[in-house]
Parts: sequence; C-alpha cells; structure tokens
Amino acid sequence: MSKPIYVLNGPNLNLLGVREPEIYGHTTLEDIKARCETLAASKNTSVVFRQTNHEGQLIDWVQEARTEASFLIINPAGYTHTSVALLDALKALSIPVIECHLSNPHAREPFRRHSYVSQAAKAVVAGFGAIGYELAIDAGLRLLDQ
Ligand code: CA2
Repeated sequence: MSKPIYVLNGPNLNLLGVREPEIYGHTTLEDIKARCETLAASKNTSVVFRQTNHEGQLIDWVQEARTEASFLIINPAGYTHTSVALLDALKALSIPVIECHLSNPHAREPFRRHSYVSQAAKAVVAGFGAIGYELAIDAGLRLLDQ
C-alpha cells in the first residue's frame, strides 16, 4: 500500500460542530476524520488525521510528513494568517501540500485574506465546509496519478 495521506488540523478545530455552527457547520472533526478514512480506504490508501492547538506540534508533524506521507492536506486554522515558522516547515517538503479551509477566508474579515501557508501550497480548497477535505483527498490523489 502507498504511503498515507497526512491530514493536519490546527488550533480550535477540535471545537467543530460544538461551537459557532453558523460559520463552521454541525459536522465534528471526528465526523470529518471518519469520512476521510472511508474515502481513502475506497482508493486503496489511508490517512493519518490529527489536530493540535500547538504551533510547535503542528510543525513537528509537518516535518514527519516530509518522509512519511504521500501528500499533505493542512487546515492550519489561525496559524494560516500568522505563522512564518509553519511556512518555513512546509517549504522543506517536496510532496504536494494542499491548504484546506472549511470557510472561504476571502469572504470574511480582511486579516483572513492573507495566508502565509499558501506560498508553500500546490492548491487551496476553501468554502466547501466539511466536504472540502474529501475534495482535497480526491484532488491530491489525481495530482499524484498525473
Ligand atoms: O475556515 C477554516 O477552516 C479556517 O481555517 C478556520 C480557522 C480560521 O482562523 C481560518 O481563518 C479559516 C478557525 C478555526 C476555529 O475553529 C472553530 C470551530 C468551532 C468553534 C470555534 C472555532
């Protein structure tokens, strides 16, 4: 079997489905994880799905993905807009990086319009809610097939 797809999630995404459903929907991160696992299995691969509230932990996992993942899907949450350190870690990867957001940050407050992470991303999926993760898995696998 191929290397797993890494799906990494940043701060506060553990609250999905519990708080602010008007912005982020009713689906929990556990639901998203289950959907990603099902989709990956149907494509004969697997996912490593993780969430952390800590920048250093996220960076450690990005570094791990460098050698362990087929490609990386990352929702960096608030670190999208703040973290040069995360960008530096992502730039060290040679596998494809897909930046994934539940909401469309460009349709929200002005400070969300800039993403450090996008500089290291092959592609961005945003605004599709929870299904964005499945779209990113499907698109990433098609990229690898090219
Ligand atoms: O739309 C996305 O996926 C975001 O990455 C979510 C981040 C936000 O800072 C980005 O601009 C866009 C926020 C994640 C916080 O998630 C929560 C979920 C439920 C309740 C409270 C926060």
